[in-house]
Amino acid sequence: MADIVLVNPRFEVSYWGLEHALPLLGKKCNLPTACLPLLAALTPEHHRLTIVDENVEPIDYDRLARADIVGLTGMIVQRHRMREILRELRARGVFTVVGGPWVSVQEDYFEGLTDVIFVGEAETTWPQFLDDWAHGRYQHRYEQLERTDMTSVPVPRYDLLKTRNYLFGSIQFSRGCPFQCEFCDIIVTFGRKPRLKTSGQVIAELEAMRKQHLPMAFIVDDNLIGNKVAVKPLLRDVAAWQAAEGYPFTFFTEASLNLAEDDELMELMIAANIMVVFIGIETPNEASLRETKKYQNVRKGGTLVDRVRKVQDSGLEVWCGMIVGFDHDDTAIFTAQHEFMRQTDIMHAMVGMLSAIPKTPLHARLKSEGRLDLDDEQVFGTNVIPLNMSREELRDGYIGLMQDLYDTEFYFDRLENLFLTRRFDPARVRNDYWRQHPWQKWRSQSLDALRALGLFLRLMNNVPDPELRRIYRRRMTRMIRRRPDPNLLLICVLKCALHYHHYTMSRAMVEQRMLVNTF
Ligand code: B12
Ligand code: SF4
Repeated sequence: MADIVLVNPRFEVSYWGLEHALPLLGKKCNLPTACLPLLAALTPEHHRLTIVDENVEPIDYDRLARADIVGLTGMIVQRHRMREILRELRARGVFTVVGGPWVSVQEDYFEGLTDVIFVGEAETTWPQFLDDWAHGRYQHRYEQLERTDMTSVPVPRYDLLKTRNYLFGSIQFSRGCPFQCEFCDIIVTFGRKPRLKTSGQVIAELEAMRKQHLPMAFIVDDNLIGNKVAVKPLLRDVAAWQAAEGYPFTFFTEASLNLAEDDELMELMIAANIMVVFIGIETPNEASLRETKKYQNVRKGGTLVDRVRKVQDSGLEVWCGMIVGFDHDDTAIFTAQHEFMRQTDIMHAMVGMLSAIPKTPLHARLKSEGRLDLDDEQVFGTNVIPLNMSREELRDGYIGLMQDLYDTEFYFDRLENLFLTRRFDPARVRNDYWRQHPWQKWRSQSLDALRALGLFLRLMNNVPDPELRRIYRRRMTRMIRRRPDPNLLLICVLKCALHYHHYTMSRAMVEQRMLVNTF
């Protein structure tokens, strides 16, 4: 029997981290990293397993020092913190292993600091390692030869998480994506053939997550619609389960823009109660889309703007990922990005500077062209040396764009265009359900109204800037007057909290000329 502790290191402040909004929402972290409860489920029962997420609780090094094995996960933005933790553990003589997205692409990064590394997926290598370890013959590097058969993945041990600290739960339906974007390491690590779980597995995971009282969940797939044909029956089954259970979950997910070409798929996503879809749009500059081989976004069946609006009109809110600094971008790109957000009314855009992740085709190309900054501390926020602008122009244009997108008036104008002018309806499926279940409707609406009120009071008590508070009140009043629906009111108050996060983050970037978590 081994005493095993799995650790998720602290994140720095980031767009996705929601650090400025979380205290308003009474939470400590956006969502639990999906790999740790999964690795726990893959661990034979005779071992003792503990999960420590530094984003919700401090690391107790004395406790870790007593463990037989400490496992660390982490992505690129956690790499410095991972090193600090590993140094601390090495000084105490702890046996450590490291896996996850960063070490999978930069295998030598923790050289001399850890005993074992895991490259890529670990559904077979993790149990194999535990067996090797028990027999005193473990290897220093494990890499799965075959990709994981997703139909054999067990239900994650959600019960080991301190779930009350998280805003969302995390659940995975599939892995892999069929596309070939030049900058993407997902397809390097997980492949281009999407692999899905069965409906039975997914529903068993939903049942398990429901016991942990997490009503909102992020479907953490690389691209939920990577295999459109295979995902449809799965969504149909999830939709049927949701309807039978009274819609216990609201989902957020990630998908590619070719979603807009499939009405049936959008309908099924809505029926499953997916409310938000994050789409990697990257850029309105078509030459840059071609450069980066993001052909699925290049004009077909309508412009980018038309396609985004089509997804929104179906009832799915679109959040997006955008990139500046492609070889075909010059300083005009910042205005073009602004204009794109205005035309689509997308409120939540995660903008980053093009970065080259090791093992990707982009990394190889830029290295051969001598355009990679190899320093681990990225003073310009990216390791890519741009072609058609200086590094300063890229950094300053990027910071300016962030500030611009989260300018209070521009942000709320997008909200009002979407919800008041275009009458965006995020609750179509529940409205249909409520017509047959009036008692549930009354209950849900009362709860939404109470939640909205509680959050509103927190905003008014905790946002220090009186001008910001005044704008929030004004915009909420307009919303109530024109669409007096408790669910929309709750969404509006949540949008204020999210605005507060993005606005605070972008202001900090401007003031300190500091780049938050792009590379
Ligand atoms: C869902 C997701 C998110 C979610 C949730 C993130 C979270 N906190 O968990 C959100 C949307 C919030 C997010 C945010 C970000 N993300 Co993200 N995200 C993903 C995505 C699509 C899926 C991750 C996931 O849950 N997978 C499911 C689990 C089960 O898979 P896994 O973690 O890989 O674990 C398996 C193996 O790696 C291994 N393993 C993992 N850890 C360990 C540890 C040990 C000890 C062992 C033995 C094995 C092992 O075993 C697991 C089972 O096979 C990945 C893409 C991908 N496929 O990796 C990107 C990805 C991880 N994200 C990435 C990035 C850059 C970010 C951001 C930094 C973006 C930004 N600039 O702000 C932010 C981080 C901010 C934050 N505070 O969270 C990059 C990381 C690049 C890298 N190679 O390090 C990825 C790879 C996508 C990409 N290329 O852009 N992300
Ligand atoms: S669509 Fe997304 S996941 Fe698929 S290859 Fe492109 S960036 Fe990667």
